[in-house]
Amino acid sequence: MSLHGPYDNENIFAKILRGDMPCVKVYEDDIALAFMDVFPQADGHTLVIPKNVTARNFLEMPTEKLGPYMERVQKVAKAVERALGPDGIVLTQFNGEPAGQTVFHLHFHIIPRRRGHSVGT
Ligand code: DGP
Repeated sequence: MSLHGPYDNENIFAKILRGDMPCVKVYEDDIALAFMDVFPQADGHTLVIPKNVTARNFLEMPTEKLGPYMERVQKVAKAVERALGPDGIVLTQFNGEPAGQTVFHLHFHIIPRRRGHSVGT
């Protein structure tokens, strides 16, 4: 159940996709939506979620949709790099509650890092 189970249409990211919850949008097309994380681990912490899927996590993402979605993740990561000029960028993605996932619609975190700043700041 922690890795697989019914997709909950009331999860926060489904609400954001429907426009039922606000977000600070940074990119959108027919494949993906990117917006600022409400609990940022660093300035510029951005989330990228796929549209038109009911994938709770990476393992549930239909393989044929993975390529286009990951292209958007890379596109947004490059935009974050251009906009903020970080020294590094962390990409993270959690699958299942025991792994640290709290919102059950597939998402990648894009977290800019600066030299000398410890992780978590
Ligand atoms: P994860 O642990 O990978 O499931 O992280 C979920 C992330 O979603 C977490 O960093 C906080 C963020 N988050 C939770 N609720 C909201 C929300 O309502 N709006 C936005 N923008 N981000 C949210």
